[in-house]
Amino acid sequence: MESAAQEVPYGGERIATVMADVRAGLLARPKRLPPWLFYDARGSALFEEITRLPEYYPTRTERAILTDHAAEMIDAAGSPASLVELGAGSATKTRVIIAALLERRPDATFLPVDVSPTALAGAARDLRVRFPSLEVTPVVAKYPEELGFLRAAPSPRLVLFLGSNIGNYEPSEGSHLLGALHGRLRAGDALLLATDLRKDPSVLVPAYDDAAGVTAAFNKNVLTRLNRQLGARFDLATFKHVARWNARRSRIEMHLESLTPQVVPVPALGVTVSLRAGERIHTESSYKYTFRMVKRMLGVAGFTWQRAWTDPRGWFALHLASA
Ligand code: AVJ
Repeated sequence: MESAAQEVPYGGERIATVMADVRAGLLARPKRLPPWLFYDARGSALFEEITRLPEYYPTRTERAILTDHAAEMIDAAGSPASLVELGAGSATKTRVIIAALLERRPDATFLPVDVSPTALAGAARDLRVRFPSLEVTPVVAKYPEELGFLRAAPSPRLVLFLGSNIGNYEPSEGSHLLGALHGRLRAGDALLLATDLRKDPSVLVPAYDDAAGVTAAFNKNVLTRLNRQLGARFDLATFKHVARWNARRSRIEMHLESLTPQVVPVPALGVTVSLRAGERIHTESSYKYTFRMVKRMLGVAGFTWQRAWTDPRGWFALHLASA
């Protein structure tokens, strides 16, 4: 079961998983769709575009922290034999860590892990050109369900969970994911966890509702994906992109709001979805953390928080925790 994740790439997309998650989400109240559905080929390209937007500070802030401190991070993690990156995507930010690691351990292995085979293939190709001596083992897997591939990663390992991707998980799910990860690690292994930090909504909201409308297109693209994969008949023009700050839960939320009352057939699921005017489909939560929240989450999962690196404005942090 577990090794199947590595040996049988999805060949594009796993239709059974898409169907199960979409069915559950569209029948729920309030309606929701899981954010992993964003990342088909077009969604992954749109996300790359988001990372270059002036309003979207997380990627460039994280990259600056990594660039300034990569060598220190690798030393603090004990110069690991393998680097495992969960949700690697195009793995462009990871290059600076890989370069720092190879200086200390030329024999190091890199295992980029992602649900998107497209992004992964591109990342592997690029890294093999840039770092010809680096052993790259791409893994198509969904976590926390499919972490069995970790057995094959040489110890000690450093697991990277960058991009504040943890922010997409509900706190309980995040602890569960990190706990499942901890259960697969050994003494001497470490985790480098990136978290976006809580800050003024005047900075947060535009980062998820940019002037150029790229995030709106990214959000709506999930409906295009359902039209293509499930034969659904969502009309994108009848939905509005909504991004809002939920202070109580310390998260940005993205929704797709129906502008009219409508009934949308989803033939592959054998259902029709009714929406009222103003009804929203919740497509993403992006949690914004305090150090306290991060330490608690890591502690619940069994990790020991060791130290963190942040930018001068204190907008983003990379935390090192030991297994
Ligand atoms: C990839 C989950 C970190 O939450 O900021 C960007 C995704 N959504 N703009 C984030 C995203 C809308 C992003 N993460």
